[in-house]
Parts: sequence; structure tokens; C-alpha cells
Amino acid sequence: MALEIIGTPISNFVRAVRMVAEEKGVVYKNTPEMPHSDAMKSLHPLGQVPVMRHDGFHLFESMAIARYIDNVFDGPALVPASPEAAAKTVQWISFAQTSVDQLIVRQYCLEYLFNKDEHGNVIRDNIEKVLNKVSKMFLVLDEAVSSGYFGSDEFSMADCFLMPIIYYGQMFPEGKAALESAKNLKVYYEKLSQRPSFISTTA
Ligand SMILES: N[C@@H](CCC(=O)N[C@@H](CS)C(=O)NCC(=O)O)C(=O)O
Repeated sequence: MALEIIGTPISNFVRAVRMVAEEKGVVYKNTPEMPHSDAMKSLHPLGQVPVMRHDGFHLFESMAIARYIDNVFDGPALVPASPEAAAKTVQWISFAQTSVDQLIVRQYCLEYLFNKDEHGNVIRDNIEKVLNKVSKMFLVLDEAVSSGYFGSDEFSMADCFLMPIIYYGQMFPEGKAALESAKNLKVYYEKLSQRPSFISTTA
């Protein structure tokens, strides 16, 4: 069976693994399941997305999926060969997947999208609490992309994890302002936004 990536295309983690598949030139099917749907509950212990299926092999956790796709299919390697460079790539993926995602997507963007009063106005209390951390994180990322890519001077799997998070972060006012003032990150974001894998996975 062809590669199947299961999970709503809105998810930054689904998008990361789709970007990996597209960078490799792999033909795949994206099955757009929401987290906690009956299907996801049957495929993932916490009902999370993404989940991957390939030739009867079933996998969850976006980094595991991304590394499987990178290892199994032809196409450019998205993790460098040397142990040190590979470890650095995994380091930045893990940082994006945990610290950056938690702050920018979960504690900032999702508040804008889902924490609203009965008139549809955003309740800003939780947003205000994280704004300092959001600004600092953009500065950390600005430094991390200063060699042109995320923790590297070459495109890697780490970029597939970071770009969807920046995409969501810059959709809201403080994230947009933080990106504007982060010189390296702005150049990086504009450059990588041109990649076909990014354009074709925009939900
Ligand atoms: N560590 C997981 C995180 C996946 C994750 O948090 N996915 C979100 C969508 S972006 C989700 O399913 N959220 C629902 C939940 O956490 O219950 C991975 O990297 O795959």
C-alpha cells in the first residue's frame, strides 16, 4: 500500500511529515482525520495526529514518521550522514516539537483560535501571560537560523518542523511583529515559504 499520512492538514505536525514526504518526492495520501475522532482513537493511544501507515506498518509520533520516510524512500537525505550533524538536526527537531510548539502553537495561537467569549471575542488573559516568552522564543529562533536554515547551513528535516510553526505564529499580531523584528528569521521564513513542499501543504 502507498504511504498514508493520517491527520488533519491543519496540524503543524501533520504538515511537517507531509513536507518531509514532499521533499523526498514520495507519493502519499493524506487522510484528513481530526484528533480524537473514532479513527484516531483506534490508531493512536491518545487520539493524536499524525499517524502513518505504509505496507501494513503503522507508526505515530511525527519525528518517528519523518525519520521512517527519510530512511525508507529514495530522494535527498533530510538528516545529514555524520553522527554529529545528525544529532544536531534531531536536537533542533526535538526543540521545535516540544519547546517551540508548546509555546507558539499551544499557548499562543490556539488561544487566539479557540479561547473566545460568547460574542466571539478573543479572551486575552492567557495570551498576555506568554507574550514575553513568545518574543524571547523568536529571538532564539532568529539566532538558530542565522546560518540560513534551522541550526544548519543546509536544508534539513528540522526546517520541515519549524516552518509550519512559524506560519501559525505569524498569523497573529504579536507573532507577526516578532517575525518582522527578527531579521534572520524573516529572511529565512520568506525564503522557505517559496519551497514547493511548503506551498503545497498549506491548509
Ligand atoms: N508528539 C506528537 C504530538 C502530536 C500532537 O500534539 N498533535 C496535535 C495536533 S497538532 C494533536 O493531536 N492534538 C490533540 C491532543 O494532543 O490531544 C507528535 O509529534 O506527533
